[in-house]
Amino acid sequence: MKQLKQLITTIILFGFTLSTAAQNPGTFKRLIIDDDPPISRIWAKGKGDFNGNGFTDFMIAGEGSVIWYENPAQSGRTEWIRHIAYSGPNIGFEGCAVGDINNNGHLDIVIGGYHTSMVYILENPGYGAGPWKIHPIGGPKTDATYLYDLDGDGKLEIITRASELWSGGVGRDIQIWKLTGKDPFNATSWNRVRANRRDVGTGEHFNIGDVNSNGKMDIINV
Ligand SMILES: [Ca+2]
Ligand SMILES: [Ca+2]
Ligand SMILES: [Ca+2]
Ligand SMILES: [Ca+2]
Repeated sequence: MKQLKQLITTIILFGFTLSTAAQNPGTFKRLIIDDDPPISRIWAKGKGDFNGNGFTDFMIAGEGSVIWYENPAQSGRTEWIRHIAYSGPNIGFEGCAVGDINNNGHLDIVIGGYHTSMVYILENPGYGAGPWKIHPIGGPKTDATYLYDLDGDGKLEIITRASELWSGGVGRDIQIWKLTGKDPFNATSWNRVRANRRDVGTGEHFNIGDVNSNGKMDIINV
């Protein structure tokens, strides 16, 4: 489960000097954290402090596996530690977001399943230690996922969209999932609504941000 690896995915570190920042966006340093990840199609990438030690960790997912890499900064080592959070059938993990879905202080992962047309929540077992439970909450599929407390009630909403026209046209719709029940890991606790009432196109992906700085999150897509 816990396996030392000398690295994988490419992490880009950002650094620049103040004197040149205005003209130069900076230089990047490539750091390999796993040179042999056990997933060939890595469709999802995310970050968060999964073990709650103050240092940002990374995650990848694809095929039937979700993996997080423990930031070694606290230990003073250089090797990132690979943790297999979940491994199962190839459901095509794609489009993830990281957040504390059940407000217990441990970051969970929301992620789509391309082959199953399902959205899943992976439940952090506590400090990221051990296997994570997977909870399906419903469809349609998503390949771009965000988490934000849109209505300010202290609970994260899930925002999803599967943008591929050939996946049945579901990409025309952005879905907002609101937690209305007590157990966020139970599908019946989520009420899904369409964010857009008109056809907004079929372009890939979308993003969220407060475009007009009025304190309310907006959704950007094509
Ligand atoms: Ca950490
Ligand atoms: Ca949690
Ligand atoms: Ca909310
Ligand atoms: Ca706004």
